[in-house]
Amino acid sequence: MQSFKLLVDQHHSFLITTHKSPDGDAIGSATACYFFLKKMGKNPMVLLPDEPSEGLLPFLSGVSYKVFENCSVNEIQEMISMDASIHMDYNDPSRVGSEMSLIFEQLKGPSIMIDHHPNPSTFTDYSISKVEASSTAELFYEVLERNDLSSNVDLHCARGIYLGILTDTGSFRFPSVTAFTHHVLEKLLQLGLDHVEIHEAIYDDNSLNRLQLRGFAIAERLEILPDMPIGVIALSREDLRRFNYKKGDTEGLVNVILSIKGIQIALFAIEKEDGVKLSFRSKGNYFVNDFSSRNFNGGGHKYAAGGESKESLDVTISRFKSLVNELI
Ligand SMILES: [Mn+2]
Repeated sequence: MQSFKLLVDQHHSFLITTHKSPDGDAIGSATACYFFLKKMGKNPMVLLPDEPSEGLLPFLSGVSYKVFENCSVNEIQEMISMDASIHMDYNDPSRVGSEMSLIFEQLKGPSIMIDHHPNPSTFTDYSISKVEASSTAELFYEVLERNDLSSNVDLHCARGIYLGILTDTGSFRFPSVTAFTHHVLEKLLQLGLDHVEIHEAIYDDNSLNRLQLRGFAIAERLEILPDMPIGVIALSREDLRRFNYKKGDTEGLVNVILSIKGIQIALFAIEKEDGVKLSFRSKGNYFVNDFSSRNFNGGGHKYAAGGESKESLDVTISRFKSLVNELI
């Protein structure tokens, strides 16, 4: 934890990165770190592998950030030349995509990872890894507090931390939530944080198309496997076109499956141009990360993991069904 303070004390310009398809914790922890460094009089810059979903854009307001996909060679050169770099909410360079992962061979200054995913690989000079942390945002606050730096958390920084905790804990309900999680929330609210505004921005942000796509997914595409605590939603590209799909429209749908009484394992599958993207969720004694890494080139947490398949949607779902005995 002390390595973070040393890094901050000894350097001025900082590159902050997070993972591909950034979620609330990725954006939350990266922006919290950005505003913290600003408050310290430093010169930070956030680099995202790809565009975040529209719903997360308000949280990037006031943040100096670039999207790797849209960067020129010069811009990338400038960023890898910054004094030091901080890599948040991911545990392996592959999580930023193969092209952006090349920056790790070229970074000029020392690097640090701050993350809560299991089995981190060694790709930075320093790592702060805590699998029990509910979110990277919560872990970031712990790092600040343990280094006596939490007085530099202003309202902008607090907003990022709250966003990360909120979205990675399913609104403070997952088993990962601890007394410390609520301690952090207490500190953020004491600063005068408008938490209602954040909940509304995240949860009351539906477009008609999105809501109808979700209704369709539940009514027409949800399948409960016979005599098993398993539910699956699979959406084809045709389904997505019909509802004018935009990135983020299906976020959280996998948790809707898990909300069905008796369902303990949920799979959400979505057909993309380059293959099928999978989201697994589970409860109780069912764990999805190893299953996904063995069979679907994925990984993540015990109860929440991602995966992918280069096969068609139908073949992917059939293969999943043929493998479910491994899960139960
Ligand atoms: Mn996270």
